[in-house]
Amino acid sequence: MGKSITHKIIERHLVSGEMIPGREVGLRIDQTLTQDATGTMAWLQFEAINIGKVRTDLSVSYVDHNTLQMGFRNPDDHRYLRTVAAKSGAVFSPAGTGICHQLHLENFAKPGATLIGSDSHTPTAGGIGSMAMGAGGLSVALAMAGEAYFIPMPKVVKVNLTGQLTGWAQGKDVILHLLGLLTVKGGVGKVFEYAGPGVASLSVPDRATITNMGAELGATTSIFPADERTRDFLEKMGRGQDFVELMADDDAEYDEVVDIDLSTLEPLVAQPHMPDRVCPVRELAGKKIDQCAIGSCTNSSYSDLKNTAQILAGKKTPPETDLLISPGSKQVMKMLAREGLIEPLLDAGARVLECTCGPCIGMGGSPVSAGVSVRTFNRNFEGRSGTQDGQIYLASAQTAARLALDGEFTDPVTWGDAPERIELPADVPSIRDLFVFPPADAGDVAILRGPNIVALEDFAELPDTIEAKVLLKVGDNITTDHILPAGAEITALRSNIPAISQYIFSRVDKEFVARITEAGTGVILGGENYGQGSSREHAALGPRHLGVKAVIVKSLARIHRANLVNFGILPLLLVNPADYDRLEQGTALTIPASAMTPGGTVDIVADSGESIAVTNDLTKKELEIIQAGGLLNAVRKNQS
Ligand code: MIC
Ligand code: SF4
Repeated sequence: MGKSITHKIIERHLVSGEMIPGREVGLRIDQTLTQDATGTMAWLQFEAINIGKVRTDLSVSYVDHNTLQMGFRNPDDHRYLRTVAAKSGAVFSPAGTGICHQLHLENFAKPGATLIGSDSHTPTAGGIGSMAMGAGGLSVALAMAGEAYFIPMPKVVKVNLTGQLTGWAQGKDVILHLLGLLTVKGGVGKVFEYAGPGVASLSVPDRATITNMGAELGATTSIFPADERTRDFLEKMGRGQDFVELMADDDAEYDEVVDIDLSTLEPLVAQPHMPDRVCPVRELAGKKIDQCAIGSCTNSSYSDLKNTAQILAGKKTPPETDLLISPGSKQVMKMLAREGLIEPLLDAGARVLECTCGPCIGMGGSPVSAGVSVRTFNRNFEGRSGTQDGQIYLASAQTAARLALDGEFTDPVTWGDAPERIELPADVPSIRDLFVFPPADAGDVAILRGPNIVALEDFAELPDTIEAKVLLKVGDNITTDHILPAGAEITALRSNIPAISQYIFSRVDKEFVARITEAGTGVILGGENYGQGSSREHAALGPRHLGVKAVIVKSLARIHRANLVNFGILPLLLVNPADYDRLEQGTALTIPASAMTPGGTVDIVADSGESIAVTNDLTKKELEIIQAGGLLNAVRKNQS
């Protein structure tokens, strides 16, 4: 039987396990990426492993999330990342060069390579056929140390594309359509592999938008074939040598198939506060818009912004509608500047921001109170914009640019001719010199730290019996933004776990930190898809620092589950989801931790005397990691 692209890449990188869906496989990792918000922890962990130089083909440390430099913390982090990269043999991308995923796609990603990044949107590189996955910082640190990356073998979903996009429909509408169909938990444990005659009609930026936002499905990753369009993209980026053709076999086997006829798609939008609350733009006609923001790792490419400039040219946004534009990289910015495409943006009233994540992670650009903001980003979780009651809608760059002119949602039938589909110019300007490549001899390099960079904490082993109260009960689809909010103030503390822990669940329940600090230990009760969204391991490290010993949930998101294991928190699954209603905040529990076996069931006993059955989907190794108090302890134990 023929093989999918996913199977081909996994097979070539398999170091342990069997390729049976659900079973653990260990993969050799060719490339890694880190970014500043998760990177300081990842690099501190890499230092703690103490192996000197990175053992991957390529590791890149990007600075793109927090570049505000309000006070010493943030620039100190950047300096630490620059010096630790030089010392360890990694490439460094300075603040303002661009957003990690856009830069990695343009400059480093390779078809057929494995890539893990300490950021959930690492699958962007799947747009050119990399097997690219988001991971916790510690998993990335271990991959940099040459260790395998372990995942449950995913199911492979063939997304069979036919037809081609017409009118104003874009790559963004393909993934919004899929999100509407499958929901934010529809992709857990799966790889979405794009195939069919429609693939050839999609540009690389469209493909990268689609694989980027596959993260919102909860997918392990998403991947496109590497075909003639990929070759053209890489050649224009001056990287023709990195191209290898990568196709599924004609008779490839898949676990599931989803069909999408591209020609039926129309401009879509995800409504507040979940990326799967999708409807056609036309259904919202008449709703006033306070802000549009174009950018983020999802839609900040040259083609997105050239279209934006074309749509805005000679027109002006109304004074009530703020328009923010953040290009994905300096390469994009240079191409726009060269073609005279910055001027139409400025003249239309747009504010052109630095090439960073910016408003996507609440680094400025928050909307007005209860403001409607149409963003080309990938997440519209409540409060993420920095305005707690902000109403965030997600759409393509072309849709957002058009709506910015109207100042309200309008029906696309009134929009006139759709913008052309953009190809890259033949002579794309390089920005390669802006990256800092590591010196051959790093002997003299000193790693510079600031006072905000707090050393890693040692965690104790898991006790045999956990006696703790449920200190917080939350519902379904709790995101890591709920657990640890983003934004300028809190993100500046990413290198300081004791300080950042004070913000755990702060936007959900202001008393949580005080409650657990007083109790010393506790358990969180959650619903379905707990921990969806970002890869930030601080959403596990912070709770662990505060004393959370276990989370009891109906189901878990992939990366957060791995982060819980990495930091020694027990992820327990309710055998009977209805038992969720029998547990309340304040219920005292006795959890027989030492009686747990991989996949086994144990009874936890509540103070009322009732028992509640919980299970787990942990492997033997994962259980041992948790019992050791986390992965670093387990690695050290094995080394000694
Ligand atoms: C996000 O989009 O939520 C982030 C910020 O990029 C995170 C990483 C982080 O929290 O630093 C992600 O997606 O993993
Ligand atoms: Fe940055 Fe937003 Fe992309 Fe996360 S989703 S990497 S914050 S641009």
